[in-house]
Amino acid sequence: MVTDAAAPNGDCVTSGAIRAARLRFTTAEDNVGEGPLLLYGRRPNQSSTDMEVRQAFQTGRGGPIPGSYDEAERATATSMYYEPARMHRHWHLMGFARMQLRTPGGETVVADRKNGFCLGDRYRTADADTLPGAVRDTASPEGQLAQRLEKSRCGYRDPRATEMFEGISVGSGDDYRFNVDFQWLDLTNVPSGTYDVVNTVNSDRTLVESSYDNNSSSISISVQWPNGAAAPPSVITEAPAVTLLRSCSGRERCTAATKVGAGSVARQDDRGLDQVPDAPLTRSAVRGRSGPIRTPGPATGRNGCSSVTSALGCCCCGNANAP
Ligand SMILES: [Ca+2]
Ligand SMILES: [Zn+2]
Repeated sequence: MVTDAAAPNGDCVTSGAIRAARLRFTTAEDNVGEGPLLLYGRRPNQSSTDMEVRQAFQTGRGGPIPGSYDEAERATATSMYYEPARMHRHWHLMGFARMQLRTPGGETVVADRKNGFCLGDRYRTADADTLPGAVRDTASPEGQLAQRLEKSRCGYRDPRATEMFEGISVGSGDDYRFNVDFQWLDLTNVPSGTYDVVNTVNSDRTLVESSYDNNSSSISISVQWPNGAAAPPSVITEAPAVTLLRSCSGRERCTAATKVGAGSVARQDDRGLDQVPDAPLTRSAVRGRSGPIRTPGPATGRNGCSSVTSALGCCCCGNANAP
């Protein structure tokens, strides 16, 4: 719960003038495609705030990879901008992933605030060894790129940059922990009930991929306001109880036909990710096209600001450093 409903992050409070209750959770995106996801940004000069973005493609495994905006093949509808907020101070790619709270029928109840991303190779995916396109040779073009993407901080403290690159290698993923700015959905006006939390990557398909069938993952949760209330109170004094019912990697719908009682909380690792897909991921075999990304899951209900699953404690989001 926070006292400033507009704050991108906001200190968690349990008393005082509470203005909003937020569900915080970790999300992640993996590249399980045929080639690296690689995006170059450029602006004509420092007086333009936004960079235009092109997508670059590797020509076959081990083949050359475009090294600049000029060499990148394809214009996109997205952009990059410099985010000066203290927890960022780097260049953000806009609209890469979206988070929504939906009814079991698929109707969106709450959408996230429009948000930006600093993509990079932040971890190796659990199934990297089984991916044909995963980086294995550090001397290869994709191996060289991976070394840059591991270190990339998206132009940290470089608001004057006129060129930028972001991306994710095959077999790597990029995650956003629950304590990052805007990494929440607002529950303030959400009635008690069962909902899906859905994380979708590349929802407008502005990036070319080999498969668009694996771009959403979801969890099913129950939201219950105190004292069995069906609706949120006009003045919030206590967070709703949020219980994780089910985790559905690679799927857009999750709410189970059979409800699970409170307390049946799925096991979660520290990052809150469900890394093992429940269903096989569909991948096309388009060689030489960058194919990336799936969402391995909005993480399981790990949160800071709503009082959630008993296993996780409540109201502890703090202001840890964020990517
Ligand atoms: Ca995909
Ligand atoms: Zn950032």
